[in-house]
Amino acid sequence: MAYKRLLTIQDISCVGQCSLTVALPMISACGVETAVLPSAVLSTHTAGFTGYTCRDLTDDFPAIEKHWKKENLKFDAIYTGYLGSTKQVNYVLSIMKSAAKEKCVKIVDPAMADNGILYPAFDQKYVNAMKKLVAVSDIVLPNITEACFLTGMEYKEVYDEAYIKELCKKLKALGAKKVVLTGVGYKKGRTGVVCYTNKYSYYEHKKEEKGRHGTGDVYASAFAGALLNGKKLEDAARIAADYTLLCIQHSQKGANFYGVKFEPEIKNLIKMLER
Ligand code: PXL
Repeated sequence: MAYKRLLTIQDISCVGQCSLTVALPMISACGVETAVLPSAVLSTHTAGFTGYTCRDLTDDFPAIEKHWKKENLKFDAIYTGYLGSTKQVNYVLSIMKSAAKEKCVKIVDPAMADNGILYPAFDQKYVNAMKKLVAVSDIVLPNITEACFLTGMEYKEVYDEAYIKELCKKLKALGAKKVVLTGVGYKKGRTGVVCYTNKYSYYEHKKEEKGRHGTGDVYASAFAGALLNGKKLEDAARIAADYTLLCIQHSQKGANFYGVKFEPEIKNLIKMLER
């Protein structure tokens, strides 16, 4: 495998096992150089904790981009997650152009909503800005809630394949070349992931009833790591799903806490990549 270099743009939640504290160790462990651009620094993530601090780093972006341009720093992949502000999205759009190698894969995880609602920091303006990032993505990686906010479709907890296909088509109409839609379950006790390119494919697996915060970031990071290890889209989507399930199951062994215990399972992710 050629040595690949990825840039990920998302926040540092100092405590809480999400975003960069997940992406950096995981993607590095997959053998990929992982450069980071922190969108903001928060004392914790925003789901469940109260009184968290947040330093938005939006205003640092132009100078960082300028320096990278001067140094001619470019990446094989750019993966975006939770961003710091609506204004920041425009800077990210610019970096997506200036820091991309010719065949750069752009993975956009909209990371803004779950269970039918937006995260506390976000509003409709942010959703509209996120559509612009989706428009330049090679792969958009939302959950159903995020897909609904992006497309304007009604959020449903119970749905059929026609509804999911419609969501995927609308995401592609926004400009995404490929769609990987997570958390799709048609039967009780089951969930899975849909890949939508020109064709629809579905990988189904067991659903653990107790959802965990941060699983979206674990999923996206495993997916990016697998893809940059040369796995095909559907295989990367399946490996990420199997790994995320392992992490959720591992988390259930201990006391309830704020994130996913992904670290002890990294060795199994590496084994899956070697198959
Ligand atoms: O896991 C997504 C995420 C990332 N970063 C921050 C968050 C969340 C979800 O709530 O609050 C700061």
